[in-house]
Amino acid sequence: MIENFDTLLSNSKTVAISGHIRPDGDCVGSCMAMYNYVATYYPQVEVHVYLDPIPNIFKFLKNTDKIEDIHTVPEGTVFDLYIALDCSDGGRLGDAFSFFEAAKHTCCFDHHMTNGGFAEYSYIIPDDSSTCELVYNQFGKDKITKDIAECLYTGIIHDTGVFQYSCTTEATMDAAGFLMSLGIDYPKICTDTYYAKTMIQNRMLGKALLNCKTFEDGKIIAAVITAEDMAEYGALSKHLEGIVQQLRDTTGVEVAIFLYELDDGDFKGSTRATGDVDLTVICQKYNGGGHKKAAGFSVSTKDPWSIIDEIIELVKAQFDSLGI
Ligand SMILES: [Mn+2]
Repeated sequence: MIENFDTLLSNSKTVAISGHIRPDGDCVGSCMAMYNYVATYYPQVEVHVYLDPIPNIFKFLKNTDKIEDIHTVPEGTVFDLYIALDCSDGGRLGDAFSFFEAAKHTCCFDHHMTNGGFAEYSYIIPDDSSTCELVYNQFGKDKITKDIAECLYTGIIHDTGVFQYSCTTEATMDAAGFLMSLGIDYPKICTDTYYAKTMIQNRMLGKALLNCKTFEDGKIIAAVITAEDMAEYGALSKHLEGIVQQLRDTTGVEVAIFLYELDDGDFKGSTRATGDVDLTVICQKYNGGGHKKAAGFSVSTKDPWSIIDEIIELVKAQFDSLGI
């Protein structure tokens, strides 16, 4: 916890809140939970939340209509307190970083292993499921309203894949259980923000699954979506989210590889592993990165399947050394 957090808030006239660029569920959830907390318990404070445009699925959260664009802040503005959420470093704040740096006091709540502590006061627990779980612990049960609970629950389910990832702990479930007890519509939050897919997303998923190929007795699976495929259905890159996970979830798969074409003819690659294959090593060969079981890269090529062939060779080498 940040012990003096409530003192910092009560001593501030102006408070700004931001999360990382291209906000996801945990980012939006933690920022809006923080905004609603400050607005509820510190009504004398002028509080602002600055985020990139958020996905429509999160707009039911209370006060998301108050989200402002950081570019509307006059240059030279100095906030009394700037709170960064779900950001592993200052760069992840995007254009908000200069205002963060200029603020009189700064706080950071985060759960990324790589966070080196760029704020004056930090609450960083890399083992926590989500920033929302950290914020839950910071606020304490007594201060969590139903509106705040909706924000925190949304963030927790998004960063845990609805409690399926290994980051989910007994403490995560206890927190989620308490949030449920406040009367939030948790089935609707899970369905509408996590499981629901648009028709375009479903068609692109169908296309990828129909055209995928398997290698090494089904241990490797790969699919490609071209710009032409996307144009056929009016799809954008955001409609392709989740495809690589669906490939990975195929029975018997150790490694899933998914490539899709960007507007400029380059390809974006995503990889997922179910076992011990280390994908960071593989994606680094294409100047990419990420986590051991989830990594990505961008590559310029006319022949995406030749890139997949190269990756398959790298995966096979790891299979050999791992005895897979
Ligand atoms: Mn997060």
